[in-house]
Amino acid sequence: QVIVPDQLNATSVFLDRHLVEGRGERPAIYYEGQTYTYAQVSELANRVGNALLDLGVDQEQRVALLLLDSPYFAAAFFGAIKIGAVPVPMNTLLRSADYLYMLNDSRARVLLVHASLWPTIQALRPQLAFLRHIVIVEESGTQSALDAQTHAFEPWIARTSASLAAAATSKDDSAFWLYSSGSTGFPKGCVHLQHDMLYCTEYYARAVLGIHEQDVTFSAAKLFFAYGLGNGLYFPFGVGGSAIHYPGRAVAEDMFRVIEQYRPSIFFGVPTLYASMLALPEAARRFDCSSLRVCVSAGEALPADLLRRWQDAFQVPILDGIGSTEILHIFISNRFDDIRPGSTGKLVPGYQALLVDEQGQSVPQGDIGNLLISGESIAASYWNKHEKTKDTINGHWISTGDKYYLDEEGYFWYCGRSDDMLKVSGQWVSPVEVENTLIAHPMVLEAAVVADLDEAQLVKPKAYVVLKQGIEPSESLEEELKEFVKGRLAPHKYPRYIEFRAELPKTATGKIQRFLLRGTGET
Ligand code: 3SK
Repeated sequence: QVIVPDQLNATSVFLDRHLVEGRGERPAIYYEGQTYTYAQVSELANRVGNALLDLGVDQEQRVALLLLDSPYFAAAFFGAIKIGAVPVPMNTLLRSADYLYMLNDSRARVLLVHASLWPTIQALRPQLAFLRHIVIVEESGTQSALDAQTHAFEPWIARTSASLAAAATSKDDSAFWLYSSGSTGFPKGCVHLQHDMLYCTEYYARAVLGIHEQDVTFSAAKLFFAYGLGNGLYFPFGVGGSAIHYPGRAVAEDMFRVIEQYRPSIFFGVPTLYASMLALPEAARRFDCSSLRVCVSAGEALPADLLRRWQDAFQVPILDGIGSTEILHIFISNRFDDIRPGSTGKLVPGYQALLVDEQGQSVPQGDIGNLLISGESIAASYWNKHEKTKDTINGHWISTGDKYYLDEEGYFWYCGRSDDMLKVSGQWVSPVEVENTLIAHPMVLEAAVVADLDEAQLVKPKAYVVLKQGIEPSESLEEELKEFVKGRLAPHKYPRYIEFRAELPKTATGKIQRFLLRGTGET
């Protein structure tokens, strides 16, 4: 039973509490060879909160974050929440059109952006209707403000006080948003409340992972993802543990290097990453993973064979689970003493599940149904998307968009998506977005994108392409189209396979029938 007081500011619970309870000198974050204590992160968060107040940020106003994993992210996130403002972490791997949309949709007043991403934002600036101030975060900390609305992080916080009283927010106030991708149209801002992180910490991190003060977490998934935010920030902070923040890309060899350097006890990855780590020659002999007590996988279903090979190689269990941005973290999971390879496991305590047919009626046990979940960490709504909210959240229940069946022993087995969305390397890919990009190529007439499986049985986008009249398919054109998409969309979205077709299957009304092109059973 999680007891949540009516008046609640999440920063008090996840950060400031540790100072009050004598853990101020405990390591909170390991970053680039340095250790940041809870007292240091708390002071940094206070300074950010005060600096935001100085810029005129009010309670409930959004503060967008386009930051790499670092203590700066932690301080900006908790500093904004502490003053009752609403941080909106954004994916650092997106393209400028996505930022334009999210910054205008959220009406963020202030953006904290890492220096490496500043040029992308600078080019958009005339189109950002609501943004008043930009703070550029650069570690060297030497630059000065560019103009009255563009600040450099170090001088911006240097002027401010290191102490700050938390705003008197209620448990049901907005705390932060996370953008979730959709099968069509634009991403949706999931409005998460002050109490949501508390529930995920208690339900999943404490009850399933048994996380404790001595744990050191390392998340390959970045903090701007719902998965990474729990793994690398509020789970360890929820118990006074430590997190490793790694600002670079999640590349197999680097993951091992970080594990050897900082010796985490819990590693969070996605199946594609586990496959590429295992594929390194003699990985188990070359890399020391003996600090790990458990690994976690989410983002897409973990193939049974991959799980077995990892456990054989490293003698550490992987707990596979499923979460969502809307529900904030994992709600079905395997357990230490109860791993069923290939299955997502059993319900996390605190959540309820229903499997229903298209009419919303419960399906008989063993039949495939649409998965509905209820639990206290579900987002309050999608910002500014009333119809979409009503389509997705019905009273206590949220429709996850996933198809599952439940076996007689209570294990959930993933059967694919209810819509055409694909999950690639733990991230959503909208087939429509990739198709629209392909169609923008001068030689492409039509395209359909579906899930295919690679040699490790992991989902990758495959495009069926119809070329314009007179254009001949060729291997070089195939490569050109892949590069064309790579140059325009986030890296995980480009089609790894392309097949040229004379025509695409369509309904009488001309809609592409993607399900006829899927060879894999996914999506
Ligand atoms: O993708 C997932 O499975 C996931 C897991 C935890 C938290 C959030 C998400 C989206």
